Amino acid sequence: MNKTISFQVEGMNCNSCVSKIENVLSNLSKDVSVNLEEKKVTVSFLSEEATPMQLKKQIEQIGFKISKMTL
Ligand code: 9UX
Repeated sequence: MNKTISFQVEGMNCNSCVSKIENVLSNLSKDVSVNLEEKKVTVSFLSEEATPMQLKKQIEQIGFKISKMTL
């Protein structure tokens, strides 16, 4: 089943940040879109392949803080 989640990512301030985040999430999803202005990362994923917690952890593990998560 396909699901979509959005994260509000504090500290995502430049295109290099965006690349790092896209890179770690690419292991769990083929469909990641980032709005740098809004500091918002939206991920579509298969529930068979990833969980919201796994996605959140990937972003946190490279040093970003998530202030909001919207299923
Ligand atoms: Mo940009 Mo991000 O100078 O961790 S790399 S703010």
